[in-house]
This record gives sequence, structure tokens and C-alpha cells, in this order.
Amino acid sequence: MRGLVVRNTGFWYTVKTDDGQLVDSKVKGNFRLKGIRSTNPVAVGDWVHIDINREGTAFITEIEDRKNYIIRKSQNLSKQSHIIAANLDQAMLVITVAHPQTSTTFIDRFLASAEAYSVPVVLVFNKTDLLTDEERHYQDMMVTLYDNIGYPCHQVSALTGDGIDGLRTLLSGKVTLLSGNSGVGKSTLLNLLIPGTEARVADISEAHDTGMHTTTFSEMVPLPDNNGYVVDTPGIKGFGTFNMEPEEITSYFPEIFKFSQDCRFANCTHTHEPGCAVIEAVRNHYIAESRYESYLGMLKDKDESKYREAY
Ligand SMILES: Nc1nc2c(ncn2[C@@H]2O[C@H](COP(=O)(O)OP(=O)(O)OP(=O)(O)O)[C@@H](O)[C@H]2O)c(=O)[nH]1
Ligand SMILES: [Mg+2]
Ligand SMILES: [Zn+2]
Repeated sequence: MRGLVVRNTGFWYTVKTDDGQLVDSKVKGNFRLKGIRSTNPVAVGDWVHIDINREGTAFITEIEDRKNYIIRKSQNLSKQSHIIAANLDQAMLVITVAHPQTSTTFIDRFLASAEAYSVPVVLVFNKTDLLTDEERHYQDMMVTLYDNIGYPCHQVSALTGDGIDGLRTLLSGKVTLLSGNSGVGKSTLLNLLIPGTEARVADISEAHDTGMHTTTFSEMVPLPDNNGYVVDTPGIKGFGTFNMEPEEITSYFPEIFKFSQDCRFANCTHTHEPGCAVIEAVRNHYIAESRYESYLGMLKDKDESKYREAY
């Protein structure tokens, strides 16, 4: 029987079959994705085939090919990677300039990973009700930066409802991933976007100004009339990137890629080479320093994984 993985808690997956049953399922034995060592061989959003047994639970026997997925490896270079979700039409990366503060490193790594599988990303700046003048100014700069690169930006508040209608119109007919650091308001937004949803939310830690990792499993919540899904996910901390060559990394930063066409050497890594059009563009502020730093950081990941034989 064929179905969609709508929820994942540890070893258990909830599969929604084509005839609408929800079946608790497990992966049989040592069944893993070709070439990738992943903590979750099956992800929310996967289309799978299951064998239902007498107790009413099932084994997942087959995963259909994925259209795309978003994968990360943990920042500490563990050997494992984690597939956040599969078969997405778009991702909403929820960002907060304050309480907690989302770093540009994190944003850029997420964006690059989404570029790798052509998942369109919308940036959602949440908690705008909390911003001081200085923070608002910083947010405006971020919005200008990412808008110019080509990532649509929405400034919202899940508390006041500001900007939420604008987000809701983007969801229709699509599978949308909600991702971001813990405490930025993903579950709060989900509850607002799909009335009737009661995802657990919790205050951030006052002492550390960070989220409490309230959501502990990934779940696809259907839109009214089954007109798409929103995927709520646990907050993520670091976003390690996965097996990327320097020229690939370049191509995942659209504005860096554009300037790289004018580098003197075709195999330029944009780190030190003479005649590098990227370094020149950073110097002239056509490429943001923060984006270039993120690019360099991802190059370094690559070097380290070489020594540590991460995969
Ligand atoms: N002031 C303000 N608080 C918000 C807003 N959105 C969410 N919050 C609060 O932020 C806290 C964290 O929200 P959650 O929705 O649990 O965050 P999350 O991103 O789902 O966190 P994890 O599940 O840990 O990844 C809660 O106390 C929310 O009430 C907002 O727009 N403004
Ligand atoms: Mg949550
Ligand atoms: Zn270059």
C-alpha cells in the first residue's frame, strides 16, 4: 500500500495511506538511502510503500524517488546527516533578529542547501513586534540584502497577526516547510496559519535568550480541504553542509556565482586568486561581507570533512 509520511517520532513514522488511514510504521532492518548515512532513512514528506501486519502497524518496504530534500549535518561534524523533509514545493525559513537572534551564517547555509535541490525559500522575519529601533534598522538591511539576491522577504508578527495573511496566500496547493532555530516561532506561526492546529509552543529561555527545543518531531499538517501541507519541524542549531565542492558552493550563492563568471581563472575559489571578480565585488560592496564570510565558512567545512573522512 502506498502512502505519505506525515509524522516522524524517533523510529516511528506515521504514514497516511492513499485511502486516508494513518498507520504507525517502522523501517525494516538495515534499510538506508544509497550513499548517505542519515539518522533518518525516511523523512517526513516521503512517499513510501508499506506492508500492514496483523497488529495494524506496518513496515516501510520502499521509498519512492524524492523530488528534492533538505539535508544537513550537525555542526560538530558528526558522521551522520539528517534529512529535514522531502518533496517540498517551498521552504519558509523563520528568522528573528532578536529573541533569539538568527545568525547570517545559519541563514546562508540554509539557503545554499535549499539551492542545491532548487527548493524555493521565502524568508519570514518574525517577532517584529519586539524590535527596538536599532533592531528594526538591522532587519531592514537584511531584507534589502536578501530581496536583492532574489529571496522574497516577509516581515510578520505571530503575536499581533501582522503580515500573516500575506504568508497564508503562499501556502495554497503547496507543501511548505517551516524551518529555523528553536524559539523563532515556527509552531506559533503554524497554529495561526492553519486554524485548529494545536502545536505545542513554549517561551524561550530568559537566561539564554534561546529556544527550548519545544517541538521534538516533524509533522505535516494538512491545509483546509487538503489543499497542501505545512511541515513543522524541531528547531535546528547548527547547519552543517553536506559534501559540496567549491564550485558547487559558489553556484549556491546566486550573487557570488554571477560575479564568478568574470574571475580570471575558471577554477577560482575566490579566496586568494589574482583577478578574482568575487573578491573585487566584496571590496566594492556589491557582495555583502556577511554572505562572503558564509561562503568561506562552507569552504572550510569541506576541508575539514576531507581530513576527518566524514562520509
Ligand atoms: N513577541 C512575540 N513572541 C512570539 C512571536 N511568535 C512566537 N512568539 C513566542 O516565541 C516563543 C517560541 O515560539 P514557538 O512557536 O514555540 O517557537 P518554535 O520555533 O516552534 O520553537 P521550537 O519548537 O523549539 O523549534 C513562544 O513563547 C511564542 O509565544 C511573535 O511574533 N512575537
Ligand atoms: Mg516548535
Ligand atoms: Zn574568483
